[in-house]
Amino acid sequence: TQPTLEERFVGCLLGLAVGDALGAHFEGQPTAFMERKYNSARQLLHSPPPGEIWYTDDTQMAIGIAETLVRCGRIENSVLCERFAENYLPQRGYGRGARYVLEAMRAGHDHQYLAETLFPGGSFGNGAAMRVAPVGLMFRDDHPTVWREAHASSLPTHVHPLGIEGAQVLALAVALASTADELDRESFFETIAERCTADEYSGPLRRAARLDHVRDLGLFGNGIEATASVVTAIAAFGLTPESYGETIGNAILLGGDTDTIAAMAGAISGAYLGVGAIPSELLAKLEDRKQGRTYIDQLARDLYRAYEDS
Ligand code: F2R
Ligand code: MG
Ligand code: MG
Ligand code: MG
Repeated sequence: TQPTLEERFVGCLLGLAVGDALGAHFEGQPTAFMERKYNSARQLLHSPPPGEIWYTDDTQMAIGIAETLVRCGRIENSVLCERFAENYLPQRGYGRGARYVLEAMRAGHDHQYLAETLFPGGSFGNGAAMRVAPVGLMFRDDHPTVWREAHASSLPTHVHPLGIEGAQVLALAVALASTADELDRESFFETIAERCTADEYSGPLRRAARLDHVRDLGLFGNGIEATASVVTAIAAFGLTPESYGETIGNAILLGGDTDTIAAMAGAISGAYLGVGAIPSELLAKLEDRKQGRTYIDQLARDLYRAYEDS
């Protein structure tokens, strides 16, 4: 049976958090290490690290975006910055530039100037894409609005065109996944590719539509740059749309930026399959204090209510 739309909202946000938290155990590991340790996604899923799993900056910032949408119905820059700053916990493992920007935000300094000057042309890290999934849910019926609001949600930290477009691409993938009853892979990838302005995204997206073996997933990259991770995450979903576990497992087996690629892939997969598709043993391991599992579940339901009322 098809998941309800509310289950898809919850699946998206918890799918993001579980992918992030499981992937975080392996962030920065070389591909060869992962291949030596595990034979398959299934093996990784069946022998997860013991104890609780803790999410990182990816989920923490996605929470800030969802809270902003629940409160404002759209991306309101001042509210988004307030949520990012208030939720900021340095121990969640933020990117180098993101840390400076968020600490300036907290201190009431000119954080936008930093976001524009810390890196030449601004950051093209995957930090805008890793957190954008709630935008895809909220504006799922209207692709131009997904594109515009994803842009707005990037600006506090990522002004580089490739950092922004990575977020737009990921948000649209979530929007489409949350709408599809049976994924038409060709049109899923083509719908995203044709909205892109950068060949760095449209080319790999069209190649990902034809991907037929997990061994080629790594060709799309496993790095911290948006261009080396956003299409990888979407491709991981496209390979195994029927399985949340295999989707995040395959993303993590690549090594590199495992928390982020699994967070993005997990958000898309959860939006497509609904929360019921997340293995319950994994969900039960997700941290549950303060803004943990219960909070994220409720936040997703509040976002669904805000979407229904819009
Ligand atoms: N930061 C991490 N992981 C490493 C540390 C955590 C680890 N567990 C540990 O401590 O051992 N992960 C998180 O960061 C990524 C998202 O980063 P974001 O928000 O995009 O940050 P930033 O700093 O803006 O960009 C990341 C790096 O990319 C390079 N870069 C970006 N723009 C550049 C440009 N225009 N020119 C040159 N380089 C550029 C820089 O090295 C940035 O620091 C996620 O993985 C998240 O999980
Ligand atoms: Mg992270
Ligand atoms: Mg990461
Ligand atoms: Mg309505």
